Amino acid sequence: MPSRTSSARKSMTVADYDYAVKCIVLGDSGVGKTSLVQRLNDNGKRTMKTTPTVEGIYHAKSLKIDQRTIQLSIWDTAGQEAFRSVTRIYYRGASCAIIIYDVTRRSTFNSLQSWLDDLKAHSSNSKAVLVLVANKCDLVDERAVSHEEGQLFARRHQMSYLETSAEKSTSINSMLELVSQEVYNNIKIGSIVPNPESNGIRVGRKPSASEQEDERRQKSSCGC
Ligand SMILES: Nc1nc2c(ncn2[C@@H]2O[C@H](COP(=O)(O)OP(=O)(O)OP(=O)(O)O)[C@@H](O)[C@H]2O)c(=O)[nH]1
Ligand SMILES: [Mg+2]
Repeated sequence: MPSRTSSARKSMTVADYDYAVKCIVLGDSGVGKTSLVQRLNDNGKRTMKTTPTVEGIYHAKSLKIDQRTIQLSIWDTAGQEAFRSVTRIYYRGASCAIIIYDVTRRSTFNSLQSWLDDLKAHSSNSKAVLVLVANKCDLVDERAVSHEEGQLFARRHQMSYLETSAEKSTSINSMLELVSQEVYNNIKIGSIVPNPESNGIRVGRKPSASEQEDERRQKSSCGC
């Protein structure tokens, strides 16, 4: 059975969020998926202690984007090849995927294409927002993959790119702000229509008349 963190146990009522969004965290074993996700709730205070993940671990995080509350359901998955079939279970209905590599291990960068291929083959959402995260950027002297290489890969695959360090708690909130903002932008311009079954996005609170008018104006101004 998947595990849930204590922050996720608090039940949310319909009025608590505008959009609930499912986000999965992927990448080879040891790149720092669990360490990054754990940092979301400890504000960098705890010493990092992880063991290899064997099943999806659920974390909840709520963010304000353009006055809307985005409730992220974040699934930290297992990177080990032996658990790949378990990891694939979490692809279903994912609105966004954060794909992580370790800047000190080129093999984890070389695996990125296979993570993208796997996601494409097994996800139900062809419009999932993709973010590439280069982790362990604190290990400057051990760096094996340059910033430019990471950015180039991201650009080629229409992904946003971000460098993080779970060790130093660098850019962890930015990572979530980035995915939430991108998902919300897509909803706003109408390129994604929330549907929990296919794209993992659930509408909570109904937008007020003035908010609906705002969205309508934004859609018509971008010509979507
Ligand atoms: N220096 C440094 N070490 C890190 C960082 N992130 C994670 N680590 C270390 O990398 C090791 C693996 O981290 P995990 O978070 O367990 O990796 P994972 O991607 O969840 O691995 P699986 O669960 O097996 O898929 C641990 O020893 C972490 O302490 C980082 O940003 N900097
Ligand atoms: Mg893990």
